[in-house]
Amino acid sequence: MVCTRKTKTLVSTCVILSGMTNIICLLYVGWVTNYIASVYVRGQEPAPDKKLEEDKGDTLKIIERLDHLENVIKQHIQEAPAKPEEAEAEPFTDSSLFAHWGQELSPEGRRMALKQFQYYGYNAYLSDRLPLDRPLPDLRPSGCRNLSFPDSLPEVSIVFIFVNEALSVLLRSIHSAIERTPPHLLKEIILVDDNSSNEELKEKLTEYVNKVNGQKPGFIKVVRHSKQEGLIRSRVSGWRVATAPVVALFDAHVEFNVGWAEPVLTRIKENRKRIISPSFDNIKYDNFEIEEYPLAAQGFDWELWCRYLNPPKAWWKLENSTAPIRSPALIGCFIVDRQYFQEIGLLDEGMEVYGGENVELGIRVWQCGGSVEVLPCSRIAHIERAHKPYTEDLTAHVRRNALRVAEVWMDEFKSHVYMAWNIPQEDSGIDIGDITARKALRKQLQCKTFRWYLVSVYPEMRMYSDIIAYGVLQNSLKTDLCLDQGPDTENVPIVYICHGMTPQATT
Ligand SMILES: [Mn+2]
Repeated sequence: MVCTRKTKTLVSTCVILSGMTNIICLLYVGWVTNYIASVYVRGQEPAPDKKLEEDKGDTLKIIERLDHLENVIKQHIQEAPAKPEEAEAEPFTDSSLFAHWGQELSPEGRRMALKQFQYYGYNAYLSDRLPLDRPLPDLRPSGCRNLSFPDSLPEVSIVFIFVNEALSVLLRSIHSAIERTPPHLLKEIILVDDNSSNEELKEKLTEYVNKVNGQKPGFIKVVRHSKQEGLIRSRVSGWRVATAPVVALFDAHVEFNVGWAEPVLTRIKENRKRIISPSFDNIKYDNFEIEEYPLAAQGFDWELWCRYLNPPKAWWKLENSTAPIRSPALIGCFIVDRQYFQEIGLLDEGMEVYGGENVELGIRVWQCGGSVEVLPCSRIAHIERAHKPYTEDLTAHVRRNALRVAEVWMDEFKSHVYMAWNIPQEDSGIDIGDITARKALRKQLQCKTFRWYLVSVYPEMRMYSDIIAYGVLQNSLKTDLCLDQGPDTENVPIVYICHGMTPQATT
């Protein structure tokens, strides 16, 4: 899942989501202030034309330095994943891994832990040392414990998707699913390995699967991709082998909490056109403690990054914290009626790698007659990684996938997505692949308009109806000068050397 919390404080999420951009902006603002100061001082100099040339030269040098700094910061923030055998980790770095954990470790222990952390984006060293069946705090709202559910509920197949997951993390996901799902409701577990290179996910995992299947033949099924397909097509591969009437599609770094299944299966039994997300809590990537998250609906911004939303007013009015929360979209892990998922078109398999598919599914389900909801009584803890190991450039994939969603589903509002990404609507230069099949699906399902969706399902989403233009405002006579927000706290616009970074490329 791509999502990061937004409900607690907007500011902290902003920092998390765009840590790098923010740091660059700070550097940039600092630099602007220095630059203005230096121009002011140089303003006393006698040869203005020469001065401009010199300043421009200085500016380019500074921009180069900024670029360099950007790379350094990027590397620092992402803690670039490296293969364990290749990583030459320095045991005493100030990695975020050791901020709240591991002070008592030996230098050798720290070195090993850091190496694994850089590779996985979470503390696999610690995970290997925690029991697979560790207890979780019951974080359900208190009313959930008094609810009763029908005796007869549909069975579920749980699908776990992974690529190079730490074996102990994957096994803990499986264990918690088995331990905390009533046995008569859990038909099977399906593991989809999206072409991992990790050795421990080969023989050792097979050994484990054989052991379980020795007791319960066919209980764990394994699908292995011979080439990497990305999380989106992996989910669909898992769905294809599932045989229970309901399918749960999950990341493989989760722990199921007690009583998660009954509320979900009850809601789907009542209405098979409901797609359900559990409520998520966080497993901290460093010390693996469980952090309770507030109840939230799941939505997205105009770049189509998912975000948590405050539950709608109508939900608060109920004054019942066990009630389902209507949700405009999904953050990525969900439970769905197996047949219905096919009827509405699975996921967009023309999307690549990661991101956007969850938003597309949410929009599609609503526009085409179904619904999405989050259940407070069904809780799953999920590891939010410190960095993602799948690909170096996640953003490019998310952007491409977002444009597919915009083109197929958003009608006149597709302009908002282009605007948010700050790219032209015509000739964007981005190949979004073939969308004819998805457009045909929309027609075949006779889906409602995106305007209907915004008004009826996602009124919190801001519409921009009065935008005349967006992008960079460039001086036509001196084309290296652009309009910029300026260094003052009031952001009085100034003319400035074009650098294409966010203070100039506005919407
Ligand atoms: Mn995840």
